[in-house]
Amino acid sequence: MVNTLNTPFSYNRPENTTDSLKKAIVYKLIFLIGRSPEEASQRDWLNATLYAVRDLVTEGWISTARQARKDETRRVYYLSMEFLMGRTLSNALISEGVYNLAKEALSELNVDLEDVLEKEVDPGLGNGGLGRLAACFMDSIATLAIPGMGYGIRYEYGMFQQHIEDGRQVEKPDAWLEKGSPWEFIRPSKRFNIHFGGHIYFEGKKCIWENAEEITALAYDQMIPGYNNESATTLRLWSANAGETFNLASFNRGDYFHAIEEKSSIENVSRVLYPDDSTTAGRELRLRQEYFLVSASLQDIIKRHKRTHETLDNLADKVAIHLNDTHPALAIPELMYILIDQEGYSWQKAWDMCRQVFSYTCHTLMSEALETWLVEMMAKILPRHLQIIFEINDYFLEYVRTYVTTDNDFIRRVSLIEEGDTRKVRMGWLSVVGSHKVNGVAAIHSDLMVSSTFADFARIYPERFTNVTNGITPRRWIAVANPDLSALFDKYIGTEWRKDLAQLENLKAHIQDPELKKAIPEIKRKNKQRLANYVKQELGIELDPNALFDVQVKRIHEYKRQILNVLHIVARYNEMLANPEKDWTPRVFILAGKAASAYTAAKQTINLINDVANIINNDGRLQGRLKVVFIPNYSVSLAQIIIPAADISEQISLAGTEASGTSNMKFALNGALTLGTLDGANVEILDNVGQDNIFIFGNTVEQVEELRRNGYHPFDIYQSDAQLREVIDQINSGRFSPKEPTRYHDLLNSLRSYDYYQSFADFRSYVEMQKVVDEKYKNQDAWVESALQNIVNMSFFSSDRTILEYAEKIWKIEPLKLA
Ligand code: OX2
Repeated sequence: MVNTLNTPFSYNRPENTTDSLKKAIVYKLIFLIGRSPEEASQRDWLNATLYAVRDLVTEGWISTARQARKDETRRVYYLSMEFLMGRTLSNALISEGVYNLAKEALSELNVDLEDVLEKEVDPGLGNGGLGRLAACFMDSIATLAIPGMGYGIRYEYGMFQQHIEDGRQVEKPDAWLEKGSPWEFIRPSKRFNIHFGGHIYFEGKKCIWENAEEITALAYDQMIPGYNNESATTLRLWSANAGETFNLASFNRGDYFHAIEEKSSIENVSRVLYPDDSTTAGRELRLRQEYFLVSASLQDIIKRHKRTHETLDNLADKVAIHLNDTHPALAIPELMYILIDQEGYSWQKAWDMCRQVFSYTCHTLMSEALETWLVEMMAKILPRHLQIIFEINDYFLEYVRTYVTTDNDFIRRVSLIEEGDTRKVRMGWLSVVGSHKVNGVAAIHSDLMVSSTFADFARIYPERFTNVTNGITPRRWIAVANPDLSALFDKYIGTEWRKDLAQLENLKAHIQDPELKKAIPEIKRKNKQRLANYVKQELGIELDPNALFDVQVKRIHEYKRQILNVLHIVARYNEMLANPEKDWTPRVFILAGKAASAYTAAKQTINLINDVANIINNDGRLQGRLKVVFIPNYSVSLAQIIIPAADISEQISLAGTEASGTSNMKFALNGALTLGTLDGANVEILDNVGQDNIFIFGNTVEQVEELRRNGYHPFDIYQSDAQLREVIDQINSGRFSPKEPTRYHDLLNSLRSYDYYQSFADFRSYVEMQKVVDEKYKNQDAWVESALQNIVNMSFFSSDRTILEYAEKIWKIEPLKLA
C-alpha cells in the first residue's frame, strides 16, 4: 500500500531490552526460518539474530534515505568493483549498541553469541586493500551520515578459498551465497537492461547503437549501519540476470539445454570476482563486468535524480561519482552516452557535466596494474563507448595542442589511445581527463603520482591532483576486533573514540599511569592466546604467547617482499643453530595471504614459507624459540584475530611500490610496532608515532631509483654478504625441499640475477633492524611505552578523517543533519 499520509508510518522498532530482543529472535526463528528453538542449529540462530538485528537498523536506514530526498542534498556514489565488508552481525550489534543485550538474550536461550558469530560467512567480494578500503569508507559514510551510497557487483563466487596442500596453495571456489544471505534485501523492481556488442551508425549527428545483446542487472541492497546514529547507508550490489533475454523460444521448442546454457552464459557476468589485482586473465569477461557495474549504477543514479529533480540540468550540482581506481572508468563514456544519445544534451554540455561529476582515486603506480583495453576488444563489446572515447581524445588533444604544447612526443604520451602494433585505450588517462580531482592514497604516493606516472597530466592540469591519505574504521578494527582494548579505552577516555578517534589524544595524559602500562601487555597476551588457540585448532601448531609475534599478512606479491621476510627467517635459524646458548628472544613468524592463481612466483613464495616452516617447527634444537606459521585463507575475519595479536607489523615493500597500505594502520592502532620501509603510509605513521616507536630500514625511493638508473647487481650482494649467500645456497641445495631439491631454482636465479624488487639490497639493513627489535623486546617497559605511543598517535588514520577530507575537498558534500 502506498503511504498517502503526510506523516511517515511508525515502524514498531523493537525496544532495546533483553526480553524484546529475545522475543524478536525467537519470532524470526519460527516465522522466517521455520524452525523451533528446540531444533535450531547454530546457523539458524545466526540467521534469526541477523534478521532481528536487521530490523533495528532498517528504520534508521529508511529515514536517512527519506531525509536525503527531502533535503535534496548533493550525494556521492562510490563505484567499486570490490567491497570486502567482513561479517555483518558483530559490527551491526556494536553499531546499534546491543552487543551485550544480544549476548544475554541468546544466553537465556542457551545459545552462545560468540559461537553464533563464528558461523557467519565472510563474503570475499574483493582482493585486498582496495576492497577493504571501500568497506571502511562505507562504514564511515554511514557513521558520518554523508548522503550517498556504494555500488558494486554481487559476485556469486567471491575470492577463492585458499587451501594449503603439501605446502602449496590450492584454490577452491567460494560459494558464499550457498548458506543464504539474510542481511540483504532483493529489489525486484530495481532492474536495468545492460547492452553489449552490436554496432553503431550515424543518422546525421545522432548516433544509433543497435542489435546489442541485452542482459538485466538486478539490485540487492545491504544496509551499512552508522555507529550509534540511527542512520544507515546503502551498498547496492548488482547481479546479472538473463531476464527477458532468457531464450524462451528454444525453451518452448523443448530445447531445455540450449535455453539454460544461454541463461548461464549471460549470468556469467556476475559469476566470479576477478581473482587478481595485478596481472591479466579473462580479459573480455572482466571488461563486461566493469561495464555491467557502470551501466547499471549510472542508470539507477539518473533515474533517482530525475525522480527528485525532474531534470538533469542540475546533475552536476547534485551528484558526485567517485571512481575507485580505473575499474569503473567506463562510467565516463557511459554518462556521455546517456546525456548525448538518450537525453539530447550537446557534446560540450555533457562533457562539462561529466568533469564536474567524476573524481578518481589512483591506488597503484605499478605499471602492470594500469589498466588498458585493446581497441579491438572494446570495439566489439562497447562500440559506442569506444567512439565516445575517441571523441574525448580528439577534444583533449586539441586542448593540449592549443594551451600546453605541440610537442608530438608529449601528445603521443598523453593520448588516451596507446598506438603501436595493437592499439589500446588507457583507462588511467581517461580517468584523469574525465575527472575534476584525482587523488593518491598516501602522501608519498601522491607525490610520486605527479612526478612519475601522471607527470605529463600534472603539467596539463596542475590543480587537479591531490592527496587523501587512507584510513581504517575504528569500529571494526578496534571495537569489533579487540574488545579488551576497547574496554580499556572506555575506562580512560569514555566511549566517544568510536566516533571520534581524535579522543585518543586524551589517553596521552594517562600514558605514565602504571595501571594502563600493565593493562596493555595483558591485553596483547590475551589476544596472542586467542590467535594461538586458533592456530592450534586449525594447524595443530603450538605457539607460545610469550614469544614475540612477528606478522606479515597481505596479498602475496613480489613487491610486498614476503621473500625478504623468509630470507631473514632462514638467516635467524642459522644463527640460532650456530649460537644456541645465546639469549634469543623467542619469535613466532606469522604469514598469511593469497596469491593470484596464475602468479607463479607468488605461489612459489607460499610454498617456500611452508617448506621453511616445516623444517624449523620440527627442529628440536631450537627449543621452541623459533616458529613459523602460514595461516591459510586470509580474510577480514582472520585479520580480526591476527592483527590484535601482533607485536611486530611487517610492512617491508620496496620503497615506492606500496601506494599506502592499510594493514599498517590497523596494526599500529592495535599496539604493534611497525618494522617497515619508507613506503606508502609507513612514512606518515613514522611522522605520527616518532622514530623511537617504529623500526625503519632499507633504501629510500631516491636510492631505489638511483640503483635502477646506475645498474643494480644483486649477484654482487649475494657474493659479498656471507649470511645471505648461505641462506640462498641452502634453499638452492634443497635444504628445505629435500624431496625436490630444485624446487626453488627459478625463484633464486631470478633473485640473484635480476631481483626487480631489490630484496638483496635491503637484506642487510633488514636483518640488522630485526636485531634492534629483539633487543627492544627484552626491555618490556620500553616496548609497552612504544606500543602505547603507537596507539595514542593513530587518530589521523581513522577513515572518518579520510571521508571528511573527500567530502570537503573532492565531493563538496556536507553530512546530513539527522533529525
Ligand atoms: C591497493 C594498494 O596496493 C594499497 O597500497 C592500498 O593501500 C590499497 O589499494 C587501498 O588504497 N589494487 N589494490 C590496491 O591498488 C590496486 C589497484
